[in-house]
Amino acid sequence: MSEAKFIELENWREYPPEEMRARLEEFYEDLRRRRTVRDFSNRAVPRELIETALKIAGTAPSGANLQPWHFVVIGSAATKARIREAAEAEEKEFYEHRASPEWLEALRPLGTDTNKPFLETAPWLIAVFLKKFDVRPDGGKVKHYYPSESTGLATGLLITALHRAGLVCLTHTPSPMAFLNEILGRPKSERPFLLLVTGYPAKGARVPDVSRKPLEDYVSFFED
Ligand code: IYR
Repeated sequence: MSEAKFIELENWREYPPEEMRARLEEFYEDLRRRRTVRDFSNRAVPRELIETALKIAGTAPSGANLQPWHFVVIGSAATKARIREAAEAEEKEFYEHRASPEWLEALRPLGTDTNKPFLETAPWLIAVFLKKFDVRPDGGKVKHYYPSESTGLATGLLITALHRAGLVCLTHTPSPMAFLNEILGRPKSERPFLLLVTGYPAKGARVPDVSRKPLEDYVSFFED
């Protein structure tokens, strides 16, 4: 058992109230422009930008600080083609058999179908894996706590970081995604969480005409 060791909280900053408001408003104005995009350009994106975005993802809080995630970044055309082929096979099953009529109805406003050309067009695919446990060098297992919540938080930060860089992304979840373990050589202890497709939007890219709920619809306060 390692002992708890504490250090000073030295990097926290206090802002004057007006600056707090301004910082948040500015952040909100930036983030509310984010849209999930499916029309990608093949324009290259430097690997360094993806690395910095992943450092941002790695700052996420996690259960017992065990950081139960792994990201595989795919820029190889051959690997993207294999992923597209496997994903489209799953999607065909989904759209033709697995999805309930209710699910297909819910997806209708998004205009999605079995075709996933973006899996080859976009310069980078980021496969996010959730690690149920770590394996120590001696073969022992280290159990992870709240791995889904933790990986979701890291992915949220990643999406925010990519947007801040001026890139767009798509949270893609072909289901089931076990083919990602096989193609990317990841162990069974890792569960594919989602596939983040990222790059520049295609010229004239279009997005579904959908809106976000107003605050009152998803927030309630309980205060004195
Ligand atoms: N994975 C399918 C279906 C799909 C499911 C949900 I929930 C979405 O929000 C969007 C799509 C596809 O990618 O087409």
